Amino acid sequence: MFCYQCQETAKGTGCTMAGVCGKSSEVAALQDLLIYVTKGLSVVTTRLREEGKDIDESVNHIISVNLFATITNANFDKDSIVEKISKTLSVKEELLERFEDREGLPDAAEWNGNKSEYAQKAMSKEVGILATRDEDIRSLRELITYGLKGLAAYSKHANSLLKDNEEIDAFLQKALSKTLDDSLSVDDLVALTLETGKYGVDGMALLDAANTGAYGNPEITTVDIGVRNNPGILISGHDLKDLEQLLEQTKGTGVDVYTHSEMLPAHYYPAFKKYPHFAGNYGNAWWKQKEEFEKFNGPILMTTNCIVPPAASYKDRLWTTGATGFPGCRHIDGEYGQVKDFSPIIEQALKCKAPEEIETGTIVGGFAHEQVFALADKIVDAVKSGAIKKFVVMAGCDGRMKSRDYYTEFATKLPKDAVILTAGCAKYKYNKLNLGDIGGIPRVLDAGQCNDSYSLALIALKLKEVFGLDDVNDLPIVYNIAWYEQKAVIVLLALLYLGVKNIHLGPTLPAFLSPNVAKVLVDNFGIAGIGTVEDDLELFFGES
Ligand code: FSO
Ligand code: SF4
Repeated sequence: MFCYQCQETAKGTGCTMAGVCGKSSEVAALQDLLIYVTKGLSVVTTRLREEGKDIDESVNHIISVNLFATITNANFDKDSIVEKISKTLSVKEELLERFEDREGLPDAAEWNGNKSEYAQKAMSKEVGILATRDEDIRSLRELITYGLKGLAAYSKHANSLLKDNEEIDAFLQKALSKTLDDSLSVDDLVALTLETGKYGVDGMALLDAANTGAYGNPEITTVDIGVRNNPGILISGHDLKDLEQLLEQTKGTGVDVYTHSEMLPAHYYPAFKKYPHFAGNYGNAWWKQKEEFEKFNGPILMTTNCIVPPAASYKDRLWTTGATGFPGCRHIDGEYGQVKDFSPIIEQALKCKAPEEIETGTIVGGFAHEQVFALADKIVDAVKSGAIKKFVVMAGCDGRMKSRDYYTEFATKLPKDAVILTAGCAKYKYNKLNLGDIGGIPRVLDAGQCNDSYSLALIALKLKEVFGLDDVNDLPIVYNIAWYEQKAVIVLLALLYLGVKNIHLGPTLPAFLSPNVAKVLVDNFGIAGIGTVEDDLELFFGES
């Protein structure tokens, strides 16, 4: 196997024996094949679109879910990946029938085989990251592919709320097909990378509209982090439709529902406040789940990544749905637009003890775009008076590496007139530190999930307008972003597309950036890594 798509990749260069994430080499190879045949299907859909033919929404959904299933920590289940390959091949065969002339298709689009041939094909020289020999072309192809995985994940959540955007799907598939095109130069691929960022903005806007259209605009909310005495179900991941259905189905059962990690921001939406059994948030970011899930005592539903391979002691309480999977854990299926049946999870919860308390207190969030716009006058006054000197965007992901303590220390040592804008699970590094407020404005403004980085971009654009600036980079905003997996890649590309410069990315730069591609990002966008907390405070604020 060779995989270097996430920040925790082995030795900072690539996982070759087994994934640091727990992915086996067998599953890694099958995921490579799934990506390969999905790219093949995308060549076919793209060519059919060029011939003026329509592509069914169901095909778009297959492609998005395939990409989503290969995101770090999403799906470890060999059978699930094999099924996805088979489905993709059969849909592709049907679509190939619609061509008048199928000359010149690449192997990825032509290849077909049965299940017994998948492993061999997966190991062949055409499939996998190292199939591209030139390291710069490979780097750009992977950067684009990872961005598209993030875009696909966000699209999938919007699709679950029955919001589709054919333009985004058509681009996603065209871009996937271009990663197989040997005629494209480094410059062509750099341009495609930026175009991917444009569709990243569109994808996050689609999901924002889907979420706020269904559940209202997030508002300032205090979330309990303690526990109650009833049995509970813990729901993790990013899918709000799954949460809605779980809350509906647990009504009046005596079972409470708690959020975990990236599901925390669900509390900020008005529509979920009507459920008295929506109890609070339990635990922290994804990587602490082993100890926290043990103590939760009840079932846990993973709606998306990030899954840590579970301990045997709670494995029978871990459930997956959507694009996720783990061998031996039960999976709840559901078609778009249909209600999933969560009753087996509720039945299990009723037999479990209430969660063990691991924390007490509250956290405050809900600072997505509309809520911040409502506070705009107050914020602008605070900036004009000098009470707020700078905003620091610290969005992105958390992770288990010790080097990420940097972010806690950085947040703690920030000048007291700096405000953190956050989104994604990165917030768990500092959202319980009680950093105080500036004239009633909390010093940590949590917009929501990683996809709500879109809100942070809208807030920046709004401030640019209010202050009458021509360039978003003239605002008193610095970017110190933490990344882990591929959704952070699409967020980064979206920010680059919006013209944001000088983003610091840590705790390490992606292994998939070749020296030349990294240089393009440094020279054109001022991308940089992180240094020591003291050096970076000096750099950003001129003090330490
Ligand atoms: Fe975190 Fe995981 Fe949202 Fe990611 S839970 S790391 S960027 O999946 O998606 O922020
Ligand atoms: Fe390694 Fe990350 Fe790939 Fe897992 S997703 S195999 S940890 S690079």
